[in-house]
Amino acid sequence: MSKVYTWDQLFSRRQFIKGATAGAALGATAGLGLLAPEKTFAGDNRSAQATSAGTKMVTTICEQCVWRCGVIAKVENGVVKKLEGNPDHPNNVGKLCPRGNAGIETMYSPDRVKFPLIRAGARGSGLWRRASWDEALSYTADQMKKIKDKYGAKAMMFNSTDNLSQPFFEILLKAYGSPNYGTQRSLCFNAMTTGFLYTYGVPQPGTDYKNCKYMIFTGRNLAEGISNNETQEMIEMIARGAKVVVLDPRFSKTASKATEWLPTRPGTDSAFFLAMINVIINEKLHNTKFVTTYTQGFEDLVTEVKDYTPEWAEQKCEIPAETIRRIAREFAAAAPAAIAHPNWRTSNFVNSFQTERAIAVLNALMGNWAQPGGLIPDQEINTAKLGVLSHPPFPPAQGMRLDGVPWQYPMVPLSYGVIQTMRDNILTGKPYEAKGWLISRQNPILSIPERQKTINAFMKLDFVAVIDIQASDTAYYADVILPESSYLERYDGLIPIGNKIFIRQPVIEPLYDTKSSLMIYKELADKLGLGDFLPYKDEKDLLARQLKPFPISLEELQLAGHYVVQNMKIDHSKDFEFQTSSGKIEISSSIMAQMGKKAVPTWNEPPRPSADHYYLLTGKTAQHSQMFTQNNRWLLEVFPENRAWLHTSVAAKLGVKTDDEVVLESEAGKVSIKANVTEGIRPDCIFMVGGFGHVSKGLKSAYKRGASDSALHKTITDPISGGSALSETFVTVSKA
Ligand SMILES: Nc1nc2c(c(=O)[nH]1)N[C@H]1C(S)=C(S)[C@@H](COP(=O)(O)OP(=O)(O)OC[C@H]3O[C@@H](n4cnc5c(=O)[nH]c(N)nc54)[C@H](O)[C@@H]3O)O[C@H]1N2
Ligand SMILES: Nc1nc2c(c(=O)[nH]1)N[C@H]1C(S)=C(S)[C@@H](COP(=O)(O)OP(=O)(O)OC[C@H]3O[C@@H](n4cnc5c(=O)[nH]c(N)nc54)[C@H](O)[C@@H]3O)O[C@H]1N2
Ligand code: SF4
Ligand SMILES: [Mo]
Repeated sequence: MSKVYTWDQLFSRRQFIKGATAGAALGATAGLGLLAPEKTFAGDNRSAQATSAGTKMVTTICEQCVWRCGVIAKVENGVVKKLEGNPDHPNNVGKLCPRGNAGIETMYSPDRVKFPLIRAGARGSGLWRRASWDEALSYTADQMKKIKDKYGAKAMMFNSTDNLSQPFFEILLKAYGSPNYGTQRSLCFNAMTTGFLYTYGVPQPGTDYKNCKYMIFTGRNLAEGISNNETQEMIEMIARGAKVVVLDPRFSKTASKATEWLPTRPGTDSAFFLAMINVIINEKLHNTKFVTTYTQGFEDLVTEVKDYTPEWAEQKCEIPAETIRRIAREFAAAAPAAIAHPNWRTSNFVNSFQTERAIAVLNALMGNWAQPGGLIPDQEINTAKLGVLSHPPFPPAQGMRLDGVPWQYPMVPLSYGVIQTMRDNILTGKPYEAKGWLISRQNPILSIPERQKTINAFMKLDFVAVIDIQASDTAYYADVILPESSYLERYDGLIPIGNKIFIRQPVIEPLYDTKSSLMIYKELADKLGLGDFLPYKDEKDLLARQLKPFPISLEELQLAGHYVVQNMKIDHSKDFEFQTSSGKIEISSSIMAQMGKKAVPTWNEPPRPSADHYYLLTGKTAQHSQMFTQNNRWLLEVFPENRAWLHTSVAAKLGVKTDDEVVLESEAGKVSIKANVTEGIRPDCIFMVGGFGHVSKGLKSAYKRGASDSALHKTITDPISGGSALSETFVTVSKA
């Protein structure tokens, strides 16, 4: 057995080179000593990895967040010098955001996990030994087989956050036969997707910013929660004089660009929208023809909103009645080139499903559907179809799901799940004991509320394997880390967007002894005796087969970066065929009625903080992604740590100035963090950017930097959508 190392020893330059020459693949050792740019940033010191190829430009896809922008990498003598946006890619039309630009540092970071590791001390102790791929994968497969033999496939959980090779992870899960699949979705957008699914039959309609004259965002902060092309389109929209209204308890960067900022009280957005609907109906401003033709349940809505006057709403959301009335009239006048935006991470409160339903219904009243400047039906038929690999039928997945879908959450679609309940049920052991966890590209220790509970859940399991590019907090608590090649070093499955097909491909060879997740899943499947389910030889074989329906070879696609499917017409024939129970836009929801719940959008009073308590708000910053980039030294230069936003009046009471340390405490935990004193937040709220306060010592730059709001968040779940109510935790604040 090889020697045991702490994280620091393992990846100190000296030990690393020693370890590297001791074993493992040649390809990995070749570049090793040349890297370790411990103190230098990209561009320095790496030319030694030179090939004689000179400079080349390679087209690929960004993975610094989930948006998948097109990238053109400038590679000089085998070293990536610059990443540019691909002008041909619809997701970014030529521009990269700060995180996309910093992708070079993600790859060249000294904190990459450079070869497979097996735990060599107590879980979470940070003691590891180096393993070959064969050993690490055999160990993982053996543990997974043991769990299946002894407890059944259901005792093994599979988790992954949205990524290009996720379909192949899902094949592995189904081939293994477990019902337990956890994605990030219930921490993210469940309120929006279920709200729209049960209204239009479409979980995420698009938005036509280019022609839109009036936009209302509800906690959607496009300037910082970046969706590259949409962020650009929003800025263009404002520049051409369209009206943008932002509801947010905080003066976000989007609010600063908007025409109007409405500092709404957290959790009360649905009061605002119900009152808009009240005004529109009372003043007969809605599109009667559209409502009659395409919707059901209008009369029930009329009855429901009778008492939701702007004066009533003002008491709830603290936006003046006259403002609500004016905005309702302006919105109606701009329709159908007007959008109450579906938003994204709207799972702020347990009533967020009702907020999303009210937003969906407001758009329907105005007929803002499939019209210039309105919501765009997102049709599968308008996306190019890749070649598929056939495989044997999946075994039936037996057993109830640990995340409570559908037995506890009957309205949550299986594909969305409720990850926070999965975590809770590992702890309760109900309805049965979970034993093993395979996690790919997800950091649940930091992304699920109540961090300590998540760590406790890890400690309870027999076996945990993590596929990551770095020692995330989650990888740090694993038994085996299977290191993936970074996105600039690997292939993933092809990506069709409309009539274009894009490729992610390595812009340089992997620097270390890492693999693509496509190969990790494949080789793991082989060792589990499930190889027939992922029947490809290697990545190129898979991609060539995905490309088979089209008259282009993989080599040609690699050179071109994308392929445009010829003669593919956008088909609008199904724009008004709604995949709901009634076939109509459901103002009154059939499924809510079946569940014995109020079928039209309604008001649910959210809890308010008691005296001396504040709403804890969370959100994104433009310079970091989720729970992932806080170790990226380039991004740390521009955004070094998170701070707690406090209103000036609160800071004055506490005698706190910007950069003074404050203590935030909730029922779930306590953190110490620097203050950012500002007028740009409601006095009853405190805001923190999420993703800081890492517990993994393997993230040397991010470890203990800033504070984690996951240590404070209580686990509160919307029983309808399964969304994690991240603004429903209340905290006290004191001077440290
Ligand atoms: N730079 C960057 N971009 C990203 C990401 C990233 O990590 N970094 N992540 C991507 C992902 S996964 C997502 S889901 C999206 C998220 O994109 P958004 O949903 O636009 O972004 P968040 O920052 O989560 O938005 C939270 C906002 O809601 C406000 N808020 C909190 N509670 C309430 C409330 O009750 N009512 C209202 N009206 N507002 C409230 C907060 O003050 C905050 O400004 O961003 C995506 N883009
Ligand atoms: N407090 C708080 N909690 C939140 C949020 C918040 O704003 N505040 N946001 C919520 C939202 S919107 C979301 S979507 C979730 C996200 O929650 P998660 O999906 O758990 O978080 P990510 O940071 O996206 O996790 C990405 C993981 O993938 C790893 N990774 C990055 N690139 C690669 C790669 O190429 N290959 C592999 N194998 N791994 C890679 C990273 O190191 C990281 O460990 O968090 C939610 N939780
Ligand atoms: S939005 Fe930024 S980080 Fe996300 S894929 Fe695009 S360039 Fe990369
Ligand atoms: Mo998200």
